[in-house]
Amino acid sequence: TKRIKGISITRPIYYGNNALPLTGKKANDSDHTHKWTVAVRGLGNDDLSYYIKKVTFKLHETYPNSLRTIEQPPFELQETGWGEFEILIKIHFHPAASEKPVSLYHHLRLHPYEDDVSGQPWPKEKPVTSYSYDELVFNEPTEAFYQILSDN
Ligand code: SLL
Repeated sequence: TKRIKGISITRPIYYGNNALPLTGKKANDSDHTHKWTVAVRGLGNDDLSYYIKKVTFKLHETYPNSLRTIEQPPFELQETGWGEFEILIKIHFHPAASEKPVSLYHHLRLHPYEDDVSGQPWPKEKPVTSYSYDELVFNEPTEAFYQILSDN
């Protein structure tokens, strides 16, 4: 595979979660207290599937089938649970990239850090969100991958 010397190309990426307390009947069916979504996103609602082939989310071992694979956009996963833990997110690229998967760690956040900016307690119906921004940097991309990235 031919690589382009002296070129690096970057793509913005957001990853993280939002969470809401479970209410009503659902809350009583199990010890789960929250529903949450962990996701890998681009800017806005960009579809990342032109260069991302799949994303795996490694959940805490208390979850059945704790390694979850999402092969289609949006690259996100919804679950319920009772506790916070570290999620290992692995981004796998288009085969033409010949790039190793990139690993990102995200601390699943269910509880607000503190009170709302207004000084009031965090409202129950307000989602807690925790997202990080990063840039994926591809140094000396293959010609094929460079083409894919520049066409989108
Ligand atoms: C804690 N160290 O003790 C963390 C672990 C694990 C959360 C949190 C499992 C849900 C299920 C779940 O919510 N695990 O049983 O399917 O807080």
